[in-house]
Amino acid sequence: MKASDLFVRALEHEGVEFLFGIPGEENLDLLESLRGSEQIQLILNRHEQAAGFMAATYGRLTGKTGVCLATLGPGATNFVTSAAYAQLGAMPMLMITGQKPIKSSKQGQFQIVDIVEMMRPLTKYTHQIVSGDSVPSRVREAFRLAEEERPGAVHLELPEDIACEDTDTPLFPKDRVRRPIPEEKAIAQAAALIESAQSPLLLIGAGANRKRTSKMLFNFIRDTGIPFFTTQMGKGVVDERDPLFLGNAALSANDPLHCAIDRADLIINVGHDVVEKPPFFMEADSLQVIHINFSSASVDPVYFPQLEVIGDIGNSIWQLLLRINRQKTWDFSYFAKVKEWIDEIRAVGNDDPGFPIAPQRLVADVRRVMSDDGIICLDNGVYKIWFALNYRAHQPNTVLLDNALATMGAGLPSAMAARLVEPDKQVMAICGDGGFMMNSQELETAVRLGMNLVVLILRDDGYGMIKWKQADMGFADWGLDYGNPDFVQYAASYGAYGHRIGAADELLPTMRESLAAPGVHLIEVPVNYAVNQDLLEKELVCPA
Ligand SMILES: Cc1ncc(C[n+]2csc(CCOP(=O)(O)OP(=O)(O)O)c2C)c(N)n1
Repeated sequence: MKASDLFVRALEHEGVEFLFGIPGEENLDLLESLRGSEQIQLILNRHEQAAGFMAATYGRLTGKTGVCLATLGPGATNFVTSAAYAQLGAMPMLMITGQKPIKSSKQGQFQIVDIVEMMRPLTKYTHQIVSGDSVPSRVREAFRLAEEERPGAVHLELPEDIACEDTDTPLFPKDRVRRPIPEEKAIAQAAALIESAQSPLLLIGAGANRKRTSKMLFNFIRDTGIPFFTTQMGKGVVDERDPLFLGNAALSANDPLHCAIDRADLIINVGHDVVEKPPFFMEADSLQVIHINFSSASVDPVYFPQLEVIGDIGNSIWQLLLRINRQKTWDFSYFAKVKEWIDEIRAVGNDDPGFPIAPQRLVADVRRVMSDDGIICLDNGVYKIWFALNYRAHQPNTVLLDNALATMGAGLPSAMAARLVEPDKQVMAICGDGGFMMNSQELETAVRLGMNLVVLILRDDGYGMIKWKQADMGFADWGLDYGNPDFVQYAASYGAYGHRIGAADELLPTMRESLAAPGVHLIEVPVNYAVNQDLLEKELVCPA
């Protein structure tokens, strides 16, 4: 069998459904082999970065490795940002790139970049396949590593002359490895620490956003009555409408939520690691932290937990729950007071009739229009903080945002991947005008694939997030404004539907109609960022 045929067989054997990317001449054997696959659909993108974002998001949503393809040199270098996105965000993703023949080449160094080495700091595994016979084992190894905790990016380079070699190596069997469970003594110590605390708080972070952990955490909260808060990437693991939900730690300090955090004597941190922006800063001897995660805590000046429970998170929570009894000595009364206060703050502006629209009204209207299982996919901009703080996630993986690499340009591609994985759910991309324009060419892909998708573009004609920080640093408003295309005409030129919002009251019905209609809908909404100043760090006056 040709090595490229075997490669496609190996991908099928791993359960691959989609291959995102842009083939080059060095991938043509693989492309021809793919043509014969009834299982794998080629999603032809318009930029490799977007293909990588889609593959990574597929991995994030399914727990199975998303696969993307590019040619050598420039195609492969375009994967750099998506590799970092998957790696930092713990999303299982395999990048396949081509290469000139490695045994003999007539083209000198044309387009040659050492892609395997380039990928080294961005991946868990990067490898050049040097023989057709090693295809089954290398593909299996790549999938194993991509999916094993902590999940991330892997890379295989398949050179042209290897792709067309003959081989008769059989496929490698898929192993099902159970995750290690936490050690009993660590569980016992954690249980004792929690029971002896006076005001423990539960933190839910990115690592808890895995299948099966959400039910365990819900049971833990219900049975212990311990209040919880989330990181941006922990949103939705447990329904944020829960009466014990305090808020989201989108900001690292000086947010009303920190009044509660400062009063806690113990934080039970489930799934947060320092790749995500810190939900609070630890200071020496200030508070106790139990780190519950698949892997131990990296040493960091703002995070140094005193106790670690390492192993499968769902199992850890289950074991803890078996041992912990509600304590009469626990006192959550101050947390309840802070919750009431936070809920009041989060309600401000939700019906603001002002136009351009206030961020709070925008978030409230998106929440009103999305169903419980509807998925919003955020790009990166200052609105992300408003969504993290104000948007209550009802189910796991319904708020896809990137608080690890925090790259611009992933909003639209991640929504397109969500659409492929969840064909029957509502899906909405939410982008700033800056981030949207970084991968807006993918509108063509979305229209060509016949997707039903809504893209909300928050228009402020500038890099709003940077303006916000600029103001905070006391600098003049300079160097961050730009013009925009006419988004309605821009949408139409792709065969999508464009809508422009001219008053605050128009947004909700336009979103509702667009979500219900077929096709790709672009909604331009001018946004008023004057209130962003309210988010800036200021003296925090906590309730007494
Ligand atoms: C690829 C990339 N480039 C630059 C940045 C730095 N950055 C973060 S947010 C931002 C501005 C985003 O502007 P826009 O998408 O219009 O959203 P807004 O903040 O205006 O709502 C910039 C430049 C980044 N995170 N990613």
